[in-house]
Amino acid sequence: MSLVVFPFKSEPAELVLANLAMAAANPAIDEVWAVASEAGKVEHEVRAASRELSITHGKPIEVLVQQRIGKLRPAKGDGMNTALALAAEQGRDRVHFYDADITNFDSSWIDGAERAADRGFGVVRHRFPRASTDAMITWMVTRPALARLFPGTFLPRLDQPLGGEILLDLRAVESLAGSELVRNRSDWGIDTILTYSTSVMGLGLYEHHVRDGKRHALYGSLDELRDMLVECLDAACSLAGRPGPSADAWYGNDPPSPAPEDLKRTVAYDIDATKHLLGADWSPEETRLAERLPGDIGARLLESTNGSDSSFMDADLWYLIHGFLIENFTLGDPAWESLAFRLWLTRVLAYTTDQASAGFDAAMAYLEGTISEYEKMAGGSQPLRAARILSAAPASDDPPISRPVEPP
Ligand SMILES: Nc1nc2c(ncn2[C@@H]2O[C@H](COP(=O)(O)OP(=O)(O)O)[C@@H](O)[C@H]2O)c(=O)[nH]1
Ligand SMILES: [Mg+2]
Repeated sequence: MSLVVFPFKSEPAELVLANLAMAAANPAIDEVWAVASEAGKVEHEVRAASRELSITHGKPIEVLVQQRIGKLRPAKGDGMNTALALAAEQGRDRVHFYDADITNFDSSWIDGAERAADRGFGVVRHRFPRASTDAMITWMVTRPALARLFPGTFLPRLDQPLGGEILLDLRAVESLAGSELVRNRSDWGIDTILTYSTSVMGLGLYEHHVRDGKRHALYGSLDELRDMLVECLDAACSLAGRPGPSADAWYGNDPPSPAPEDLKRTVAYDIDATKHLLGADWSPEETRLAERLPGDIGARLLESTNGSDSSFMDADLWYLIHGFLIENFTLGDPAWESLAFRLWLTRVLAYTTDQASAGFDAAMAYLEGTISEYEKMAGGSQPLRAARILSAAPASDDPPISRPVEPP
């Protein structure tokens, strides 16, 4: 039997409760936890209403407040690690994590992950279509880092390495709960670290596709993503030099499906408000750092104050800059954080203006193309010895899979 965990912070209590109820209603689930960032009003409301839900569904629904576990900013990582530690202690067979702000969560998420776990995969990741201007940290920071650091493995091919929707079996839970790398990562870097750590466990990893996409809170100006950007970048930097999954690691995925039409039209952030961010003042320390950037990029950045001239930051130049960041970025240093944020904004605006405007399908093909290119540049484009497993086939009749899986 399985446990479902929702970390939550500032979502409306009704949304968290609706998701708890959806999870509790699933026959595969025997317990549900919500892990609050802190005690307070929302936590209190969720706790009060969860008692009734628990009675309705005849299953325990627990509301926990996250513990201080890690070494970095206390945030989502502490929430997930709180649940991982307790789940390991209790020997939970399978643990699902879902973001609490999903507005279209339904039983197909849980069922899809359970099916893959029934077939022997120790780790299941959900993936889903996203707006072409969403996932800008994934596309510009995390996937390029995985391509650069682990070319030729399945890591760069993962659609959503920052996704918070995963299933872990007991072996994975125990291994993560015992990992210093994971426990220390208390901030937004947790998703990167979980993705990496689960990829090298040798337990098999499957990507389950959610056709309808994930509907959740989107953004105003990209300033809202500043902490997430610098923390995800730092987490990516921390993977340099570590061993990747083996070339014949057991990996499978559902084929992608066409994105829903409304998602193709969604603009995930406020472009005009974001352009203004490039006008932020430069400190003398940041100016000095910018002078270390390759070529004349520092000078161009200093001139670029309104986002209208960001096109110079194309995919090739970004590979260079991204490498510079992976080698040198220093979390907690205001000058580095400001410079990394400015560089990323410039890249995101360049892509938004020059590619995203060409329509969803072209934009997504372009983004995928950049990752393949980066992987090639890093020197590892050999085909994966992994199968494309069509889980569209009736799940209960799926044959057992022996490993390693040969390409079809
Ligand atoms: N327990 C806990 N949950 C958090 C914290 N920060 C974010 N979350 C949850 O993590 C999930 C993902 O956060 P969200 O802001 O939606 O990130 P995004 O989808 O990547 O933009 C949501 O369910 C948040 O409530 C935190 O400090 N503690
Ligand atoms: Mg969200």
